[in-house]
Amino acid sequence: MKKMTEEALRSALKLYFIMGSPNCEKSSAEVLKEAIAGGVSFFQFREKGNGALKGDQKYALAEELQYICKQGHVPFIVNDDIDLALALNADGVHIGQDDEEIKAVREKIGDKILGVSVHNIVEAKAAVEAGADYFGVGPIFPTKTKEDANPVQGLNIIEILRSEGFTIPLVGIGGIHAENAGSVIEAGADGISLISAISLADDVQEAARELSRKVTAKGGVRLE
Ligand code: TZP
Ligand code: IFP
Ligand code: MG
Repeated sequence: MKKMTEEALRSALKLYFIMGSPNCEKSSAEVLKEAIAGGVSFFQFREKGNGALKGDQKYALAEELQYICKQGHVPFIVNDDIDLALALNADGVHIGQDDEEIKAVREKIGDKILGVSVHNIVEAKAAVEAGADYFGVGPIFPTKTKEDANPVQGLNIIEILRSEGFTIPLVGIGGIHAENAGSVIEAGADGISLISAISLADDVQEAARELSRKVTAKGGVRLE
């Protein structure tokens, strides 16, 4: 994929779906196809937690999901695993505060998209200086999906980052679903990022479509 401008990235982050096989009750490939058909605009492969695939199996699934993203014109981001991202020539990587040094990751991946999880102003400043392209901020609401999640932050953290002058593309994450999605955008996020509200939905495509309606509108963001 050609390097995205910051505004193209901001817009692509509107509905950011994250998932790996432990987050799905049926085939991950099927879930991703339905999610993209419903309007998911960004995807992160995050193969973590109970029963997560490793080695060749992880690689094969990543390759399959990347192909689905290519067909749907959706950027494909890899969580944590920089070597996998490089081997697949993924569109980018997402790292947390416990992963490799942000600057070292930037050097390894060149101009691929670099997302960083940030929880406060100090981390945000350091991430921008080290070359982050976007922030993942959360958990905004309580979540059952990530066992080692940081304490719930609430919408406040998004408002604080914006009022401190951070204009970088930013998504909220953690416990987001159709009923609270609008509030995340209203707080100043460019998009919402979620796992279970899509991956575990009875109707994945319809769940993605409903979420997409909450965060997309002609002529700007609809606040509802
Ligand atoms: N990082 C912070 S919360 C979270 C991650 C990966 C899990 C989000 O999952 P869900 O199901 O959307 O709450
Ligand atoms: N934020 C994000 C993202 N992804 C993660 N895996 C995470 C926090 C822990 F949504 F991509 F920004
Ligand atoms: Mg990580």
